Amino acid sequence: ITRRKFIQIGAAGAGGAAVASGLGTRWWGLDRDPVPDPGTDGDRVVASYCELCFWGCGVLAHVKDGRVTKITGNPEHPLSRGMLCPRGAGATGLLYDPDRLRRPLVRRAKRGEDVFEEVSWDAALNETGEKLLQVKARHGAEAVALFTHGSGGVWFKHFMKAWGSPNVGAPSYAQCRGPREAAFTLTFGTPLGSPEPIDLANARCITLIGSHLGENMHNTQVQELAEAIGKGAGLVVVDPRFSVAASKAKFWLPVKPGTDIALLLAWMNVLVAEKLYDAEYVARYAEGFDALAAHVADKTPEWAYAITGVRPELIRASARFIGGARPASLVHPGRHTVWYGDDTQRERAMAILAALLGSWGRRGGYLTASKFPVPAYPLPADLPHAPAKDPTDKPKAGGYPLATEVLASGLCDATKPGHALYDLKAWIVYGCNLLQAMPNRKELLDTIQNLEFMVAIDVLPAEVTGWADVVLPESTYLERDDDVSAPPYKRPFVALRQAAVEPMYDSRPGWWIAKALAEHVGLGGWFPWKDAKEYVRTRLAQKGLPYDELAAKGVLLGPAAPTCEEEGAPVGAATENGKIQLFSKELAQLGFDPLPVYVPQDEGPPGHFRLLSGRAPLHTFGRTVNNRLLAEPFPENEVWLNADAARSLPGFELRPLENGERVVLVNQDGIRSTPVKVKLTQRIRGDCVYLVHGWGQTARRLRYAHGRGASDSLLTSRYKVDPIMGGTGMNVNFVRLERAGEAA
Ligand code: MGD
Ligand code: SF4
Repeated sequence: ITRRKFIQIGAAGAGGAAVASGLGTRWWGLDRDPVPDPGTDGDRVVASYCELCFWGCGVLAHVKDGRVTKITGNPEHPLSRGMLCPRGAGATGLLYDPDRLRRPLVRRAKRGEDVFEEVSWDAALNETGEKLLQVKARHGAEAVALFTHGSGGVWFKHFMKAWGSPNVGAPSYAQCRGPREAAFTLTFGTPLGSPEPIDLANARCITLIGSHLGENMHNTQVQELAEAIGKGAGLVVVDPRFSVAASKAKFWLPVKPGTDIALLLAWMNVLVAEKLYDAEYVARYAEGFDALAAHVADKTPEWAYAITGVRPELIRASARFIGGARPASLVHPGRHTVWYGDDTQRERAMAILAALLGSWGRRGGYLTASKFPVPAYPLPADLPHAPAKDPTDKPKAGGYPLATEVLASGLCDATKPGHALYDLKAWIVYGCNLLQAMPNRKELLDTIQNLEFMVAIDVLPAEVTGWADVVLPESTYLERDDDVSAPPYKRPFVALRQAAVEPMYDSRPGWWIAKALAEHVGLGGWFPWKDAKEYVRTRLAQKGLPYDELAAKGVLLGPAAPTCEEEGAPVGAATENGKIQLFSKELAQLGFDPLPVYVPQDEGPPGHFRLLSGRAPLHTFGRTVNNRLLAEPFPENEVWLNADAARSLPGFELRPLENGERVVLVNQDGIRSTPVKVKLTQRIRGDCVYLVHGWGQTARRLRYAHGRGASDSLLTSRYKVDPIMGGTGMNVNFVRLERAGEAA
């Protein structure tokens, strides 16, 4: 595939409209057309699953003369259903990225100066092994932490098990979906995980609260959203920004940022007062209704209007629409949910609303997922027992009582000197660019400077690699075998990752790196497999599952199990007593509000706008911004600013800001962004600005992305920690604008 051809399809051609609008076009299969052919058929087609984001769609990689010529969606795979999002189709832009890490690197200057020497694998692994063993000898095994994101992380998690440290975390929890998982666990007894078990396709009403599907591309969800709209479903979108989804909505509620809980309570007020909730379902499956009804009795739309800025009649009309579609009325749970530090409570309000609508366990709502059972690899019985602490040990997660996973921010805290329980001294960073993922960069970099050792395993010279002591180049997903993917889903499946081409340069697959590192520290016995193929073959063989068929098709489907009440699945919650917890006794016992309460957020200084961030359809955070295929149609982010607000902007009276001009964003702590184009639009409220996350990269060796656009992470010097589960609410920063080149 040539870049021109890709762009033509991805941005300017038939798919261009889809990329731009994100929804409702043939690209997303309203009429189930296949994705237009983006390139040359190969001589050989290798089935695998995608790693350009964490959705895990099934792909078919076409290979000709040892090169991947195009990537298409695997029609058999339930997550891709024959279609890929533009990022998945553009994965060759990562494989053939000229800036890729080529050989192992060892730091040869002060940490952070980004000066490295290329060394052999043996030298790099010796250095890594030695430093880790020194840390273990001085401070114990638990002084080593792993940050991991992505499917290859499984090999390094296994390394940590062998090593004996439970300190394994991912920014995709405390910086992303953590509050949601805590809230759904409190309410229904189970977190949602990924992919979320929701039935968008059969919903008659879909409520998106700050969830911008269509810009946020989770392939299957976007396909199903388009399908639902095609069948006449109505959208209710709550967003301070007129998102792509809002442009397709029956109701757009431009809520004041930080006030969603008030809106949710007002919706519940209308549902209860007008008896639009599912009374029979609630009586049968839930408890705590009376307390909830009393709690929302005075939270009228008029009360919420003063807080949210959303007109009472709009709140009432949308509530009636949401209630009228029940139980196929899906309140989307969102994913990136760390906003204001009260996020578990907001997600609780969403979960309670879903329960009132009777949509948990019902068609068009939340489904029961099941998992394709693949046995674990049988490890020898005589392995040295690792002294790892119980991984559910809460304090290591930072002391937050309802954290359901380790907090990446908790690991950072535990690296600061004097932490009560752990004094982390070494980090293994696999597939995480912590500089973009974590709030308060100064605090993060100071923390990194406290480390005795840090090794980063990446495919690109991402920002975080510049701060490592050793950098290990992993092969991209198209060059490597991996473990299978078999997440719980409405149709159980197991998918295989297999190399389409040989690893380029001196890169190695994660399974090889983890095994070789284990051998260097005397833990080789924990990695008895010859390679990833043999590992998977052995796992499957224990149940007589056909490896060759899986390798040929890329995916095996398990028997379809009932997913909702209509198909015969029981509704129940997985809570202690099997009842949906509208009122949370658990929260009450811990001293938190048992029902969501609206608490006003701090306002910004005069002349400042609240900084909001989100996603773009062609990119996954910062991991795709150097991919030339994806970056050319979307080369940098822009700061969205309300056009009316721009006219009265202090400092711009004499020469008003024009669309496309470059500005510098300066946050409340004086932190300045790189110059970024301003997009003047009526599509955002006047009290906030919006950036797509992932730009403003400081890594010089990312020659394309370096210096393009602005980083919301850099401007996120403040965060508000969710006291329930420790998520870092990051929408609590404010910026003012300066014309680029005109410092105040
Ligand atoms: P990515 O940004 O995708 O994930 O943050 P991270 O977990 O850091 O960074 C992935 C890194 O993995 C990149 O350096 C990339 O080069 C590398 N990589 C890509 N493919 C591979 C591979 O196959 N192998 C290896 N070894 N490396 C690979 C995401 C996290 O950030 C999440 S999930 C969310 S939702 C949050 N979003 C967010 C936000 O919107 N704003 C702010 N301010 N912070 C955020 N933090 C969170
Ligand atoms: Fe790949 Fe797109 Fe699927 Fe993510 S949603 S796995 S990038 S095809």
